[in-house]
Amino acid sequence: MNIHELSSVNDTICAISTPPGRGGIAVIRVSGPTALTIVQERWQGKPLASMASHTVHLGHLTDQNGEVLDQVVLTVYRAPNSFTGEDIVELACHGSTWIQQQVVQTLIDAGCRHATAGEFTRRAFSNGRMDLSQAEAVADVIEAQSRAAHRVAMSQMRGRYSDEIKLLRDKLLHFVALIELELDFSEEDVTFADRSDVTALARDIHSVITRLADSYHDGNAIKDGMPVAIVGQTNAGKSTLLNALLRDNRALVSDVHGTTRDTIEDTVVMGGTLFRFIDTAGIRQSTDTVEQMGIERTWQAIDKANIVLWIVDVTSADTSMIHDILGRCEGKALIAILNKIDLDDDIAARSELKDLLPAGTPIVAISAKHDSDVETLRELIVKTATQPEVDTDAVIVTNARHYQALTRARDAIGRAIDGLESGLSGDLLDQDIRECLHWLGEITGEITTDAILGEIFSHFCIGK
Ligand SMILES: Nc1nc2c(ncn2[C@@H]2O[C@H](COP(=O)(O)OP(=O)(O)O)[C@@H](O)[C@H]2O)c(=O)[nH]1
Ligand SMILES: [Mg+2]
Repeated sequence: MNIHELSSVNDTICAISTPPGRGGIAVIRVSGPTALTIVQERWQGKPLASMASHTVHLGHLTDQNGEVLDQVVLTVYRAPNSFTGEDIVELACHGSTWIQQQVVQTLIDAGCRHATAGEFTRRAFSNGRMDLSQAEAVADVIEAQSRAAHRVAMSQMRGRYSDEIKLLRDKLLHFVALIELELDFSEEDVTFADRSDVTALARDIHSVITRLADSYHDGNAIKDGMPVAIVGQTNAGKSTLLNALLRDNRALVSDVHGTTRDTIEDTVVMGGTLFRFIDTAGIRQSTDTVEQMGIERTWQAIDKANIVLWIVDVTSADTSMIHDILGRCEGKALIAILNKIDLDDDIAARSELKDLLPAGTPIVAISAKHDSDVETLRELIVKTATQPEVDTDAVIVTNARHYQALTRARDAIGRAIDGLESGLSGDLLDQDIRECLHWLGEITGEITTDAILGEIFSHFCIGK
């Protein structure tokens, strides 16, 4: 059975909600109309039927044959005041993998179905406990790796973002009402909607949507890591530097020129900010088509990056590509790195570089291989990363799906504005506004399909 078919099913589900493996305790969650009666069948303790919502009880859980599996702490939440909006029983047991599996097994024997990925959250959405963007934020909160990512996800989960979208939808509905009223009376040639008022309203909506869509650039960096491209000639030590920054042997290092042909990337948190380092193919003239494709990706990596680390081998100090690189780096922070200073001193190369680079460009001398002064570089990267200060009220778009919906909503309202200015008829305006409403509704889930929901919730973990 797939999740689409489950949306209308109202059975009782269970799953382990704590991470897989052994732990001090584990939590097994049961949700659905028969949650209390099913657990009761395996419960030794105060009867569940007499328990008030939001209360905690100690007792024993048994298997099918009445043998005690574990002493557990049980929490009851009664519908509709629970995460899913249904009756929920949460069982905290000892975290041995065997006990966890046995508890799930005994619950399934007693009539539960094992939950699919994200099914608890999906039920919360279906039962109106949260809208779709809030449900998505639940996953983001779980995955947040930095303070900024956590704050943005938290604000979204608590509904700040939904409120903003709802406000926009209300304004648009007001707009539609005015236009449609006019259409109804079109025979009589009356205009209820003052065109200049309506245009001002449309412009206002357009600017809010644009602000939200534009915040995605920061939002993406916050959620997926601020992109930092490592570029330079082949053999300069880019892959070695990536490994040093990640403190991991992520990329293949070799003295054969052109070893890295594709971009390799990985994230690491430094100074509270999540960074995504992208190791690239070395830039050189090459006749090898695979290598050429890699080099093309290097340019794309630079385009996407907020920070570019340009790395030069101090022993060869080949700076022939610098003009191409500088041409691509406009609006980005550039840090020049002289690598392999264990082999040569950096004085001559440093002054040569200084003449080539825009004034004020930082130059750091390191040995990536021997991890010397990589820490200085780390500190410089953290300082360079001007992450916007995210407060808990910030509305920043971090989700690609929302970004896409917002750009479409923006195009639609943009067409409506053009139409207003060129005196387009009401019914055509109406179409554009309706389309804008549609895209905003997709964000909060007012308008959605099972396919969209299935796609979103399949990325959740089981038990959430
Ligand atoms: N002596 C020395 N060798 C290094 C240093 N960094 C990298 N190398 C060596 O330079 C060669 C090329 O390194 P690699 O990271 O694959 O360069 P890439 O082509 O820019 O990715 C390898 O043999 C590395 O061990 C360094 O700081 N000092
Ligand atoms: Mg490499």
